[in-house]
Amino acid sequence: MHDEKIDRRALLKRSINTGLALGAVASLPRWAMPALAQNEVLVPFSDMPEDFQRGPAIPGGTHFLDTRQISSFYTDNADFYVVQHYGQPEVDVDNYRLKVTGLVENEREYTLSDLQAKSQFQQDAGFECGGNSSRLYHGLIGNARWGGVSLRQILLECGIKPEGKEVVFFGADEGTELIRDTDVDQNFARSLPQEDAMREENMLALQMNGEALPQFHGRPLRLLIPGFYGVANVKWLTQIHVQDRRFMSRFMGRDYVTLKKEIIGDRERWVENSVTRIQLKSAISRVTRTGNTHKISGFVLTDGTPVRSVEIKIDNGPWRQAELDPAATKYSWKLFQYQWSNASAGEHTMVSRVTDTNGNVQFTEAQMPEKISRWENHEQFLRTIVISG
Ligand SMILES: Nc1nc2c(c(=O)[nH]1)N[C@H]1C(S)=C(S)[C@@H](COP(=O)(O)O)O[C@H]1N2
Ligand SMILES: [Mo]
Repeated sequence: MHDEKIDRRALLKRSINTGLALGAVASLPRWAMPALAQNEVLVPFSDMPEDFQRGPAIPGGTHFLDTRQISSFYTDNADFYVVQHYGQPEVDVDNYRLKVTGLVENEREYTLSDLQAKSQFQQDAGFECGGNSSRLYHGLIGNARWGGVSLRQILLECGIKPEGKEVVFFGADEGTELIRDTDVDQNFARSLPQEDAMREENMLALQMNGEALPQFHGRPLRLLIPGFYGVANVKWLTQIHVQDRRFMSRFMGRDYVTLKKEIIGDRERWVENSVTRIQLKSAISRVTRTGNTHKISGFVLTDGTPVRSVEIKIDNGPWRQAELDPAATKYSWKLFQYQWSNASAGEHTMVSRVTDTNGNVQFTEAQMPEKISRWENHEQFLRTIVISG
């Protein structure tokens, strides 16, 4: 068995290295990108309907950001996107229990105060729904500072066994799935191989941007797997089960499964994979103008691999370096901006691309693998604006 003390020290050391703060919520840094400065105006995209609108979050519904309004590093809790596949369950917080079962030395139950009494850490993480796309101008996205307990610590405390290959996470929300002509009751659930589950950054999150986790986002407890698509972050988490085999469920094996062509050895084959790590992606989301200067801004998401550069191309011009928000951390979204002077009147196209430190460059649409599924849309995203003369 692992020694918990050593593990905690390792966690602390790591937090210092990566700038994660243990303990109190740090004050929220803001990049110099306020809503709109004096004399600054929002420039409409001509690829977007003029009446493009979205409503507030409603229980059981889907809520997305108007990405033109992304103007600060942290997304307000009230605006953070929402995806709820089985409606929004009411969890009785007073009688709440997190159960840990299966291949562990000691099966255990934790009340909310048991969890709150544990050592907590904070970290920034941004993520998007695996189904995010240009249809919603990539609005199924958000970035927040999360606070909570280390998943690894809990699994060590329960004595996770080496033969426990897979760790399954169940939410409180239930639905009925028609499987082979049979109505089957299911809870929302996802799983991770033990190796992935034991990553130090994985969190049982109790807080979001310094507040108790809102109902929309999994009150009182959700899983946070930084660097993974949103579907990994099981909300209203009530049970962790360790088992000796792969877990199959709608959200692991049928839905959130990408079908694409890949070269396997020397053959091209259709491959199905469960949506897991975030693909390298950037998108332009906002253009503002102050006098003769346009400011083009947007965001980058990665699986935690550091970013080497973000570049912008206007019309058929060269790729030019954009500036990255210094507030960005390993798993946060990374905001960027580019100042464009003396733009000529008329219609212009603009696109961004991100390159990571391994030299991977965000794909163009043409470079994307042949893909028959609406998941993992990470191709370069062309925008257009019209500048009046
Ligand atoms: N219990 C539960 N957890 C869930 C879901 C859900 O429907 N039920 N949706 C998942 C999906 S598909 C996404 S994209 C994220 C969305 O998290 P958010 O609503 O906090 O943005 O939660 C994930 N966790
Ligand atoms: Mo999602």
